[in-house]
Amino acid sequence: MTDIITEQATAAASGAAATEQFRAKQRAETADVDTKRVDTLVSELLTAAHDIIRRHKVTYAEYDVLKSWLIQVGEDGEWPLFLDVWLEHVVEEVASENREGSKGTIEGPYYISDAPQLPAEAKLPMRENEEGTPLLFRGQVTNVVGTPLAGALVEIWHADNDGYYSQFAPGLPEWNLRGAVVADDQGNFRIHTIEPAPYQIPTDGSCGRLIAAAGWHAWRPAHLHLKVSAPGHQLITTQLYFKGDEHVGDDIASAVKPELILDPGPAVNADGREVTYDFVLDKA
Ligand code: MBD
Ligand code: FE
Repeated sequence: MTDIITEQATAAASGAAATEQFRAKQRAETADVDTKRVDTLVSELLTAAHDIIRRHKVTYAEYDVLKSWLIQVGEDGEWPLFLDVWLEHVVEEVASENREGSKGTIEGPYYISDAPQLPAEAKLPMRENEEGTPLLFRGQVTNVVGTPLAGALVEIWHADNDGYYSQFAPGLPEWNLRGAVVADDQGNFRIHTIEPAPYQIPTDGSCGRLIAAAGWHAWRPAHLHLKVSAPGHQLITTQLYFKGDEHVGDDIASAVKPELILDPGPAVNADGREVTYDFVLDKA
């Protein structure tokens, strides 16, 4: 992992790390997509593109810009970023259509499995003087009828106060602000961390070039990423946001849902803020 991280937080370095991380996952190899399905999906995608070209009379100059941009996306390793920012939210919407429990949202490109396991009350791995407002994030994991799920696993990862993720930007300890918290016998957890900063997707690569060319902005609201799981239950991949964040209404990745916005209050007997959020898991 570390060998591909260069000195600077560049689009190409985080793109390469995200590509390597994706390749290491099982999910990429498991889909069994038959010929008929590939035919249908790819044909319809191409037909939609043909219609756009005709409707807008796309020129050869524009076609060449597209070709050079697509080549750059590959060279930058930004396919994971591009797909997770602009397509994943609809895949997640379809995947969670019939779920009763807590809302999920997109995973994004920066999850790493097998983070250090931590007890039900734990401080996430962080630097000695980690910048940012201290945050106590606590809650309970239950099933859909409210029965506590003892020993549920709450995996959490988030950016630091500068908007950087460990293992995708240089100079951060390997597991900074990442952990796998094991809930207690009542499904409760108490995670001590810091509030992440709003996150700007890399602006110096192909995705940044697209954003600038289209006159968009590159921001995601500050967010905590989570995967919550328990034996016999469906894993939830989600994110939680913060009320008042100027980007909750215009996330570049379209991944905010009203149920996912936290409103922390002042911490009791401690610095910073605290908030309670409970997770409800569907049966597998
Ligand atoms: C992120 O941190 C993120 O969560 C998504 C979805 C895309 C890019 C960076
Ligand atoms: Fe993120």
